[in-house]
Parts: sequence; C-alpha cells; structure tokens
Amino acid sequence: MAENRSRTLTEKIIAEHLVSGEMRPGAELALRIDQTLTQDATGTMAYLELEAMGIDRVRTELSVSYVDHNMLQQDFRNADDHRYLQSIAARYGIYFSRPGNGICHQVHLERFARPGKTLLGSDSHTPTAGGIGSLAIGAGGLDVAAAMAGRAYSLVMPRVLGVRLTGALPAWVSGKDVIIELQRRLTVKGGVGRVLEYFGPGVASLTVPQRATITNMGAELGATSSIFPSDDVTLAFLTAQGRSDAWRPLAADEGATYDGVIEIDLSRLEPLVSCPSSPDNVKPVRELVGTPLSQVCIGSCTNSSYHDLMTVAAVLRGRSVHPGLSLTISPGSRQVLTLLSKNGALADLVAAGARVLECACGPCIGMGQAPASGSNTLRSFNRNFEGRSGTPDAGIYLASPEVCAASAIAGCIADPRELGEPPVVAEPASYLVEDNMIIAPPAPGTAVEIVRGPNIKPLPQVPPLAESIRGEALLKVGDNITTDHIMPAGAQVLPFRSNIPAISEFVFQRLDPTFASRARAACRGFIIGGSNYGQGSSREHAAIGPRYLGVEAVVAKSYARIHVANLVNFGILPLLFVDPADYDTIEQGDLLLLDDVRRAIEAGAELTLADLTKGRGIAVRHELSPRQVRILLAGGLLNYYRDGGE
Ligand code: MIC
Ligand code: SF4
Repeated sequence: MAENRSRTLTEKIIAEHLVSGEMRPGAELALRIDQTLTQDATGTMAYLELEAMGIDRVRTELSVSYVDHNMLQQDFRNADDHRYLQSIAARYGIYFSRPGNGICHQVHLERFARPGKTLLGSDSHTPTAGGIGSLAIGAGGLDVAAAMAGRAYSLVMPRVLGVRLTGALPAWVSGKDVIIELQRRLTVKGGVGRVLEYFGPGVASLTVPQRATITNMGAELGATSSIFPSDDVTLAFLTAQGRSDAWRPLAADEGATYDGVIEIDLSRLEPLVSCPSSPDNVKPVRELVGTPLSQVCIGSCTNSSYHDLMTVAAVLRGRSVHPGLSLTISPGSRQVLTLLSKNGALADLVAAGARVLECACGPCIGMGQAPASGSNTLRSFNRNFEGRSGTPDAGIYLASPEVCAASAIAGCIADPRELGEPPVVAEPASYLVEDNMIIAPPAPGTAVEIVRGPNIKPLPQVPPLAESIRGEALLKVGDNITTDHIMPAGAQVLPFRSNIPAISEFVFQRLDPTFASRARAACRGFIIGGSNYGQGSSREHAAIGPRYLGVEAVVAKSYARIHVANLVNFGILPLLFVDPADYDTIEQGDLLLLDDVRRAIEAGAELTLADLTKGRGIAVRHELSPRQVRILLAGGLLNYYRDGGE
C-alpha cells in the first residue's frame, strides 16, 4: 500500500498495531492487542487455555474478566466457575468484574474502552466498543488467551465498508433501527470479511450508547468489526465517565476510499422489527401492529444503556404493563441501575409492573425467562435464532426499547409513534462512577491459590491431523446454521462450559438429539454444511464439542469468521465445495474419505473428497493460510504453540 494514501480509520488503527503481514484485503496479518475481555461462559475455557500457555502474568495493557452470563445458580457449577475466574484474575494480573456489575460490553464501554486501542474479546459482541472508536473484535477463547499471553492476533485483512450517515433520527427512531435497517440491506452474511466504518455528517447526532448499539449488532451481519470515529460526542461521554484522559480524536483521512459505501439518511428511518428467526427478517413495525405477545424483554448488551432504560421508564410512568404479558428489564450495568434507582425511574418501572432482573445477559441467552410455548416474545436484544429463548416453538421478535415499551403497554406489537411526543432523555453530564465491583489484581508476585471446583475438567487433548480421514457424513445441515444450533446455550447447558465431556452431549441437540450418541459410536466423521456455517456466537465449544465427539472435518459452502477460526484452533479441517452444487449429492450417512490429507492441504488448496457410498470424487478446497495449515497439522493452536509455532 502506498505510504501517502488516505486511510480509513480502520486502516489507521490496524497500521498502528501491525506486527506482521500486509494490509491487503484477504491477506493474513498479525495485530498487537492492547486490551482483552472475557465473560464467564467463554472465560473458564479461555483461562484453562491461558494456564496451558505457561506464562506468569498477562502481557496486555489491560485484561478484564467479566461475569454476566452464567448467573443462575441452580447448583454449585456456575458459582464454582465464578470463584475459579476470580482466582485466575488475581493470579494473572486481570481485572475482575464481579457478578452483578453488568454485561461485559456495557461495562467495558463505560469503564475501560479507549479510542484507537485494539480490543479482543471472547464474545462475538465485543465490537460494541467500536462505538467509542476502539477496533474491537470478537474471537474464540483460545485466541483471546494467546493475546493475553502477549501473542499477536492473526486475522484476514478485512475490506472496509463505509456507512455514510446523513440527517438525524426522527422521533421514536433509535440506533437499533439503524442496525436493523442494515440487517435488512446486507443480511446475516453481508458483513463477512468486512469492517463497517461509519462516517458522514449524521454521526455527530448519535450518542456513544446509540453508536454502541449499532456496532454491537454488526455481529449479526457477520462483520469482523464495526467502528465509529472518536469526536466531541466521544469526549463528552468519556468526560461524563471521569475518563477524559482516554480520549483522542480519530477519524478516517479526508478522501479515504472505502470498499463500497452504503448511504443511510437517518431522518428517513422508521421503527423496524426483526421477525423470527433471523435478525435479517425485517419488517417495519407498522406492518406488525397487533401481533400477539406473551412477553417483552428489555436489556442485553445491545440496548440496556441509561438512555434506553430512561426512555422505557418515561413511557411506562403512570401506566401498567398489559395483563396479557410479562415485561422483564435487565439493566446493562450496575452504573445504569444505580442511576435509575437514584432518580426515581426504577420506581416508575416497578410501579408499572416490570419484573426487574439483575444486571446480566439473562433472557438473551436463555438464562431463565423462557416464554410460554407457542407464544411470541419481543426483545430489545440482538439474536432471535430458533430455540435461543429456551422455548423451541416461541417466535422471537427484535426491536428498539421504544417499540418494546410501547408494546408492553399495548399487550401486542405496537408502534411507539402512536404515543405522541417522545420523552426527552439527555445523557448525564456525569455518570455515577463507582468501581467497587471491579477488583484490581494484586501486585505481581503475590501468592494466589487457583480455586477449581469439581465441574472444571482438564482440556481435552487433540491429536495431530490424521494421514487420512475416513468416516460417515454424520450430519447434513442447511444454510446459516448458528452456533446455537451446534452447541446450544441456555440454563441447562451453560453450567457445563468448563466440562467438555459433559457439554459435548448437547452438540446439535436441537437439530438431531441422536447426534452425540451416533458420533460417539462412529468415532470419526464429517459434518456437511451450507453457507455461512457457524454464524453467531464466538463460543469455541461449538468446535471443541464436535471435535471431542470425533468430527475431523466440515465441508460447507461458506463459513462465519469466528467459527472457522475456532475449527482450525481445535484441529477440525474446514473445507469448501469447489462447486456448491456438489452439496446436493452428499447424503447424511454416506461414507467419505479424504486420503493423504496432510500432504494434500500443504501441497495446494484443492483436494478430492471421495464419496465411497456414491462412488464419486468431489472437488473440495481450503482457504487456509500457511500458518493455519501448520496449526491444523499440529492438531490445533495449543499444540502448535507448544511445538514452538508463532
Ligand atoms: C451469545 O450472545 O450468543 C453469547 C452467549 O454471548 C456468545 C458467547 C457464548 O456463547 O458464551 C457470543 O456472542 O459470543
Ligand atoms: Fe450477553 Fe446476549 Fe450480549 Fe451475548 S448477546 S453478550 S448473551 S447480552
């Protein structure tokens, strides 16, 4: 790249952090990571991996361990995990955000995120911090552990898609509608291989929390990240958080060229809704008015800021939640909850009949509040994948807090514009800053005992890639299979996140309850996938679980970014059909053979998959970098590092 070329903001931050590689879209490069975050559901595995790396103390500028997902404590398991995480944080020099302090992305935005820094998080919604101008990327726990150990993060140089904002949002329209509009235009795979970079005159009209709602849900486009410039609005937010020293102005160079530009005139947007069961199944709220609901849930890392909940409280003030439904509110952070309780808004919510839950992910990840069977739930969340609410046949709708509040009163989906003048909610000049729920690590060298409960099992060992892979097509699935399909979450499954043998029993349970026992009996095998295989979360359990059950390769039409990295990290070979039409020729149960596979993946990108049942060869290929080939040959990233790999 020419030195003097005008750069996008994304390119500037990447250039500042480039350790090796070329900033050419599609090329692999390695980035220095300034900050990391983990949450409890992915964190236990990440810290077991960190322990396996044998370092003494994290080597990042800042690492934070949050507890926000596994909050129901039906037995000892989740509590034991939290205790393990707290002891690991103290041992390795990591800040620990205690259970009750809030959702990782909301708290990180408030207390730690910095413009211009790189942040790697073991959660797919890590790009929330892009709302403050941080280049924030979601990854599997092992990649985050490696970053904590001081290793550079390898990724494919993304294309930078510009989103030019003009105008200002009309009454009752919010940041959520901007990102739902992008879901409509780009679909759940439209962001794969791209960073969405927002610019233009409309940016100044959006607050940091609104920007963060937009960058958060870029994950549902499959984007590598999403980012806003850092401007006076960013400075005001950081000042109100008592962190003005973290500010630096940041924007793309004048004349920077994007790999395509999408124009959004904010003033032309209207309230939108994502219908079941995909965020890109979008309709304007006016077409859905009257849709029956049994539940409304407000919260999640997408929409539980001070502004969001104050708006909801203002709508509910003096009114009652409709008797036909249940309204839950999960504040994003204790800072938000404390502010609401001091200014009386919490009383308004409670008086209206809202069920106020703790500051955590809660219903978003099926940790309680499963809706009634066959009913609809409306949520201010970011994902509405089948079964994610805990009720397989419930319809999940996604919308802004404004739409949710209006609907909670009406008892069915309602258009908030019918409520007249919208409430005016200003961002506070200063938030209530109290970090007593964040435990700083003790001085280096302090003796700390790591506390492990009986549910925390050692990491399974992965053998090096076999010479040949012979086995059944254990399962054939369609397009846009999510990690919620591959490895479900929810209250029943999440307590096993630190116990691979136990959690593996749930692999593909929602699609085929016989999968785990069939895979175990077969010992080895393949998965056949459609396009965008593995979209959604960063959970590496969706790779470790199948690998534990004997899956050695996946053959699909295309992959989601984080999942394909997790497959490589745990020694599962991700292959692509050269001709996607060949997908139709393979049937579940076919006996497949990849012969001489170690040599073949090193020698070139094309291989032949023999379908022994059908008696035909199928051309398949890989898009692996030379480093990823070496990782696979070693049997995953931990083996690769152990053997001296970089
Ligand atoms: C999700 O929203 O699906 C999760 C739960 O936050 C996941 C992480 C996990 O599975 O623990 C994610 O988004 O990465
Ligand atoms: Fe938590 Fe839901 Fe956000 Fe995932 S998407 S981090 S489960 S609030």
